[in-house]
Amino acid sequence: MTDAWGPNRWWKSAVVYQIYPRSFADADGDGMGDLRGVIGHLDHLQGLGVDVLWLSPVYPSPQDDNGYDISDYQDIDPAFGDLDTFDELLAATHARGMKLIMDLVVNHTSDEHPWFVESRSGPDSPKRDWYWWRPPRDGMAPGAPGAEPTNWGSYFGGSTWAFDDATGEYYLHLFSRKQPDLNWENPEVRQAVYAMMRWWLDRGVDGFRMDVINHISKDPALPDGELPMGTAYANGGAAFLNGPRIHEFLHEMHQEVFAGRDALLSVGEMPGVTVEQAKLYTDPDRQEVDMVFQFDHVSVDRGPDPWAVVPLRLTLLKAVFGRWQAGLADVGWNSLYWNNHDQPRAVSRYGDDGRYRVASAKMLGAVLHLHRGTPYVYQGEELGMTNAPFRDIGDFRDIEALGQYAQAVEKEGRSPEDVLSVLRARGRDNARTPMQWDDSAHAGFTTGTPWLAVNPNHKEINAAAAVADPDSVYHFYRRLVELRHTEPAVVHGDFRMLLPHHEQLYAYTRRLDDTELLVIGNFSAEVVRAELEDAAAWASAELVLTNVATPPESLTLGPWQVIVHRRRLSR
Ligand code: TEU
Repeated sequence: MTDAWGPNRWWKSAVVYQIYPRSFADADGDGMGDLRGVIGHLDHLQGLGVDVLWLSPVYPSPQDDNGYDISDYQDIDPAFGDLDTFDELLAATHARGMKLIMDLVVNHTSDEHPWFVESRSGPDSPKRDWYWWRPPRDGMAPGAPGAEPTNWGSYFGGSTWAFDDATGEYYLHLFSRKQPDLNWENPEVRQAVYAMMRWWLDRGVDGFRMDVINHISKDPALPDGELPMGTAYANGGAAFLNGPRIHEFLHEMHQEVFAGRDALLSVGEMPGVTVEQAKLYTDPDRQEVDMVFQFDHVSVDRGPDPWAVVPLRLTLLKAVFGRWQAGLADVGWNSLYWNNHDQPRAVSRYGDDGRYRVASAKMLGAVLHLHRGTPYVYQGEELGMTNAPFRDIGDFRDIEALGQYAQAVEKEGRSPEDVLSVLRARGRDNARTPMQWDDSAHAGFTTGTPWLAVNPNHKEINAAAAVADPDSVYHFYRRLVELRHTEPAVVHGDFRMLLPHHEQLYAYTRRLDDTELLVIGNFSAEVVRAELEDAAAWASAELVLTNVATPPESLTLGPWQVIVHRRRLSR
């Protein structure tokens, strides 16, 4: 996996596959996925050709946020297995020529982590300062309504502050109250985290995906945020998104953990990162992280009102991608993804999960993967898995859905039906229904009762059927992965957006030396002709990939069709 840019840039030609272990495969029949289940399905991943597996958290956890609340960083939750099983998985992954990266969740711990238990024990605890403890707002009684130290709202609904009766102080939690934020200002915290990271690398893991890593540096003044009308809490982001010492912390982490080790990968998950900041985070000379994982392209269907579904405007989506491609053209690197465990299923969101499910899933895959950046496939995406048919709030399990519903309906007086319609379209549980392996009961995910209901469409949409069908989404993704491995223009080519004002077609070229690729995806069910300047030359170029049985007629695209052409240019 070495390329012309040196062994430490191997991840530019790699494809990452994300496993959400809880929903991947259950080997012991308790209804929740586990490491033994992952080991049992490595052939599926190797068959797809992916290079890196990213494992969502498998550490001991009270599972308040499905493992993103960690109570011990150096062990495996018994529900998932143990360290021996982990070592077996790591060895089996390496034996198949793939790498494995861990999820690193160090903006916060669980409130059941011994560090926090100690910190909470009293104001004189040696670990008191490892978290953000603050007295009530000036002149207000501890615990009184509105006495929280700032007016910030948590990502999961409610205040970011939890009141601790025993000491009369509050602790900060940007996510759930069971996820207290670590205080990175304290050098002991940082050293403890670095030591833990080295321990995993010494064990043989190949790097980390770093959860909300651009949230770790907070402005210690903790200023109030602006409070929009009609909302119960303010967005405090100005004080903790890409905060004052973030670059210092990430560079220090690089020096303490990654320096001198080869062929690793560090991915910074960074909600609220801008292109300019991303360039700083991923400039190799600055030694911070290898690539960012940003959110602009999955925010285009969100408006100022969080409880309204905004239909996708393709021109906006293209403008966002175009900005990122141009901004990181010379320096820096981005992740490319439609799906993860926090996003609804792309084929339901940006494609057509009914009549054109297969075509639109393939089109979305091709349009995404052939950009500059490292593509991510989220479990089930390679099968064209869809959103789930959730009906009422009782069908949801996600702490975010439940918390936001409670705040919107009970505190802000929103109509339950409005809130539910957004959760059905956008809720994170859409991505978390069990992986659909076959058409048997519970899709072959478990022999027990799954922790979240399997999508009834598993009779038709499942891995066994997809692997057996050469025209499936799975085999199309396999070809996309192969194209990244074999065509240097996909990895290193210059990017040029075409037809930026077109509302149905997504078109661009990639050029490296004398090779040029043309990618056009039709984001509609209509037949659309691409009016390109050099149409005649392209019409006769080699057709590398398309998703319909009959090859297109000279740049005219059928419903949800995608075409990839390649030509050689004379210099
Ligand atoms: O998510 C970060 C994040 O920004 C989330 O708020 C996400 O964008 C949002 O939920 C989308 O609706 C990471 C993890 O990926 C997520 O699963 C965790 O819940 C969160 O951090 C806290 O660890």
